[in-house]
Amino acid sequence: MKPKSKITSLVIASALTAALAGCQQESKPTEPKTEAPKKPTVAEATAYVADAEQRIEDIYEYAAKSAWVAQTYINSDTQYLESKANKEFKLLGIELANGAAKFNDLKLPYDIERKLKLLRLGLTLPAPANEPEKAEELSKIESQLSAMYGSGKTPDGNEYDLIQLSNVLVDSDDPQAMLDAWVQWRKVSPQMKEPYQRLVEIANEGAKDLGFKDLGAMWRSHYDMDPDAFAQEMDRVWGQVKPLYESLHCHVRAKLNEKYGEEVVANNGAIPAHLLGNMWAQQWGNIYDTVAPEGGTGVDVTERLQAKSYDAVGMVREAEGFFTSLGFKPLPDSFWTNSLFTEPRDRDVVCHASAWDITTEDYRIKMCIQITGDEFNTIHHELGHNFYQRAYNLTQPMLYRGSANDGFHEAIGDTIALSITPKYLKEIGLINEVPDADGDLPFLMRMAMDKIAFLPFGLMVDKWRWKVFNGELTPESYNQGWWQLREEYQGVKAPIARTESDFDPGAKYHIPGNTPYSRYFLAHILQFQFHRELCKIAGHEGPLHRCSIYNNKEAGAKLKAMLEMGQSRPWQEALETMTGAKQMDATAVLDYFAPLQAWLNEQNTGRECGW
Ligand code: X8Z
Ligand code: ZN
Repeated sequence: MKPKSKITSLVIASALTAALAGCQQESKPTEPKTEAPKKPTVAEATAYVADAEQRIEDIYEYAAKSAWVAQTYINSDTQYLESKANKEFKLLGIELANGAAKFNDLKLPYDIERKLKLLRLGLTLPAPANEPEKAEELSKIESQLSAMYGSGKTPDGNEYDLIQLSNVLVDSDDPQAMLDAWVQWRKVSPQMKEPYQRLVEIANEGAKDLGFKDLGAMWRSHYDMDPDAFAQEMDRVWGQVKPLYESLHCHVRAKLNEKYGEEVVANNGAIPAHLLGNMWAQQWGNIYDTVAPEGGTGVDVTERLQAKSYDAVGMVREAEGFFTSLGFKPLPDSFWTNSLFTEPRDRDVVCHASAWDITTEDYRIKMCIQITGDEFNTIHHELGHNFYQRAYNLTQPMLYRGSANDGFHEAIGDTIALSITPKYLKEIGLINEVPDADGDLPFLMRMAMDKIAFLPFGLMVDKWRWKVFNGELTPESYNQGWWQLREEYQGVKAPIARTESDFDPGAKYHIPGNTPYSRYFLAHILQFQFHRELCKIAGHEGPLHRCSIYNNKEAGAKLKAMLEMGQSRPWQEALETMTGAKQMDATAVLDYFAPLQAWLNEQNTGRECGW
């Protein structure tokens, strides 16, 4: 992820603005006015924006560095420093957002109006105006939740290791061992429930203060269109890919049933969540062997990386090489010295991968890299963030330093990783022979297990949060509401009974981390749209899944032009610049997986699909 947004987490509406507003409401129109309030001018709005950009720039490095140390050295001192910096950032954000409102009725030049809107939306978790103690409380909760997740420590003195427990789900064939690992990791989250509930309360107040119905409505207002229409747009796109997901689900369930028997996985209904090779059943690539088409030969990237003795830095260098092959400048030396690539032995860190821009020259990733094909993809994902950040940081003013929408940020590195085809792996010497056409189905199945399996998860996480923010779900129904959505969208169920003393959403990084999640759903659609377009530019002919844009400078230039736009224009325009279309379109996903869909249809003949 990239660290939230530029104005990550800032606060206070100026007491002055609020008091003034109160005055105006109370004044009676019939009374003779001695001093009419002065109407703000365009010049004042312009100056306001310039000042805001400077003030954000002044505090950004301090806030980013405080967050960096808090996540790479988890202890009470760094939590203190991080929450203090976060509070200051929040206070500034609230002041700037509220101050922006006074220009609401003014006809303004495009850039000023857009920047004022961005100021209003700047905070992921706003606190209410005029109550700095709530901004402080909220900032402390944020740091506390992040540390709980990152350290895996619980109040009873136990410590749970996510990487180790996840590896059980990857390596084991024993349902009981997998169940134990699944249950163990969920011991870190019950302690989060109470602070999370308070966080929701405060941030909702903050969002309402800024004129939004609730925090969910504020999050959905980031997309250059009516917030409700945007939610519908996501559902529309989900409708395009849902039949493919249902086919995959059907086949996977049948194969798991063959492997573990009716007792463990019934041939109807939802699939128990501990058997899909991933702690959250969000990507299923790790159980590829169980569902693989017979006959064809796939490429095992994990095995190849290990056989070639890659280490973490070697993998990052290889990924950087893809970007430079497209014409991007190499990352600065400081990237290599400042990043965290491997899990330290001597301290707790937040291992969940992220990419940071600390200054316009200082870019970093934070990962606990393992030598696997999955992690190789994640490295490309993270570098996509860094290359995006650098592209807009060097060309755009402060308030435009962000992606067209957050889905774009998440899509760039993944778009590049779609070019990690067998042909590419041969070019970098990882494999010696490209499998012939009968390798296509295994390849597509491996991809679908990650990319298609992910889609309903990408959708349901924020559907849950939206319901929490609008009060449809309460602390008495948090967990039940979570599993209801998991079942409805993913066709996945809890493997054992859960209650409201569990807080299973908290066992997923982005809940305690307060990172909006719709972005990943969008990214999983957009990356195929981008890939299809870049492949066209690169002159690729033949099936989309065999295209790699490696070394293609024209495709690189097209991509760079979009990255350099930052968030200066509505995302629909950025999409149009890149693809000629203004709408998200999942037909690129369907094109890519067309041969797999046909194959799944055959496999599923006679099976009862659905749940
Ligand atoms: O969180 C991430 C990235 C960092 S932005 C590693 N992803 C989501 C997740 O892990 O849940 C990438 C795919 C979805
Ligand atoms: Zn990301």
